[in-house]
Amino acid sequence: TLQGQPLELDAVIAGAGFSGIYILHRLRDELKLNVKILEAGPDIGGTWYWNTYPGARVDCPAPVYAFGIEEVWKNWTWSELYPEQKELGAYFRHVDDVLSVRKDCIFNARITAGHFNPIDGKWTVQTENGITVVAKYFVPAIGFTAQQYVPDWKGLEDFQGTIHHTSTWPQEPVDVRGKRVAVIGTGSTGLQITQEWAKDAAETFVFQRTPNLALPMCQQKLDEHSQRQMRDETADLFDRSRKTSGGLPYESPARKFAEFSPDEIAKILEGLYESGGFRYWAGGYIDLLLNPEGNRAAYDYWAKRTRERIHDPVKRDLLAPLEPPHPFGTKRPSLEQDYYEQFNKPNVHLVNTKAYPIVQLTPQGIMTDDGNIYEVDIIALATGFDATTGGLAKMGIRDVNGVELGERWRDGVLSFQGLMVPGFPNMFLPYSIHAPTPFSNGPVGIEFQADFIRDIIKKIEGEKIKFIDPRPEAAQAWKTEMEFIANMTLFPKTKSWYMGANIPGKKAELLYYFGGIPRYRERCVEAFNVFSETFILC
Ligand code: NA7
Repeated sequence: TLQGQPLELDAVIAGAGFSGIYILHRLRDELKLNVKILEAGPDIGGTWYWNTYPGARVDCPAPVYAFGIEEVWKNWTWSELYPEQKELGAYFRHVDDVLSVRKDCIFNARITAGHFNPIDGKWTVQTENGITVVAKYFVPAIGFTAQQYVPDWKGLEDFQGTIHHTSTWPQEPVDVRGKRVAVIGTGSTGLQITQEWAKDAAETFVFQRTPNLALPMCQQKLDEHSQRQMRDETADLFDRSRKTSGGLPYESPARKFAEFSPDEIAKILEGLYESGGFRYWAGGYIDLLLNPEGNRAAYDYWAKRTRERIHDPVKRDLLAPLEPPHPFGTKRPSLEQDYYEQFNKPNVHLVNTKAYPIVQLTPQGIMTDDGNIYEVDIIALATGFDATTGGLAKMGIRDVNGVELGERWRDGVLSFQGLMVPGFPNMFLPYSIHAPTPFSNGPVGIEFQADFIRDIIKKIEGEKIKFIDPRPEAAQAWKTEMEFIANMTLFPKTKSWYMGANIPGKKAELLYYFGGIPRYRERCVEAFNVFSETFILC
């Protein structure tokens, strides 16, 4: 059995989502290494396996929210421009048919310990259920949603109805017809659930602390004709996406806000808003996320359009206030279909938890600071994630001196270009901290990282290097560069999970790279070209 002798491999990957599968493919099929994925869940799909909450769908468009590998996309058709979670499940089954993923996955294997031995240059990784793997390379590919966040409200255990965090939603549907339901949180997840539940439940209570500056999705059902057209354009769409900052096939703006007249700005904003998706966030001018005035113009136009859709003046001021709650786009906007219209129904209520925070749960419902108790039957905790670092800190990964990764990062995250951490040799982190993901279309962002990791490993193998460890100076330089870029933007002004600022007690700091995919790629190539200046080689 797997619980007996340690399993000896070339590389061990944690997680069978997009990034784990990409890396498996690159290392196993291209470098011919002996590789396995340890997956905590019972199937592939990563975040798309776990997030089965009602209304879950992707908000990056088909066909580029997918593997850019031709053998995979050439025989796959999407039914909608923004597919739902179930369709992504079917897609992962297709990926398995083409790339044979499952045969190299060990499921229900949650990693609880990992350490590197510099003597033999190998990682030993252990799982909760007693599996031990020894491998030269270790690739925690766990994404940013591996650790859910639930506020420590009193009474959570006492609530007598049904309550689930959205990322551990039961696989079978929860029927809300005739029920009173509550959605806590209005990020992408809370918004998607609200859009579904408000159509079926008897009463819906949405607990909002910060409004989501949500953009129209402009969802499209794809008929045979548009599917054929999409397939013909797929190679080109991927190509274009790889060249943009956010990994989406939208034209990058070339001019600044100040170079346009107010009339031109109004036209640009209208055009982007009407065409839907993240085009509005990608911006009609290059300095949307840099220039407060240009940002405010985008906010005001968004607020005007959104306010027109909400009848009740109190709800209108809460959902789309005249004064921006934060600079537009510095928290991740979501894509909505008819979110705002739900609030025009008399049985859909908005609870302002900025004014009256939730203080506790009671057996019957949710109590806010003004003493109100909202009695409900079902609660969705759409309160988000201890993004990226929270999941990594839970894996028991230790550096060469035995210090845990979470401990090492307690006073600040340090990494070499978001891919390696000094003191953790031969450990690679795709789709992790300090990289353009998740502030970009994930699969496109990961593809390049997977290629880069493959190239590094190919070099290590080719030159018979035992292990590499990024130089602390290289990591420090990356931090300085990341901060320099972020400080030109409006992002640091907003408390968001991008800034590690959504979890009480977590160190607020820049967690991701805002320089975009093309610049990130260039920096990786440059670092590779001066390999021994970047890494300590053993
Ligand atoms: P998010 O975007 O982190 O949203 C979490 C929401 O929960 C957000 O509205 C929070 O309000 C709210 N929240 C968190 N704690 C509380 C407390 N204590 N009281 C009231 N409200 C609270 O998570 P999602 O799951 O929606 O999305 C995560 C990403 O996954 C998403 O961006 C996609 O990329 C996929 P706040 O804004 O902090 O005031």
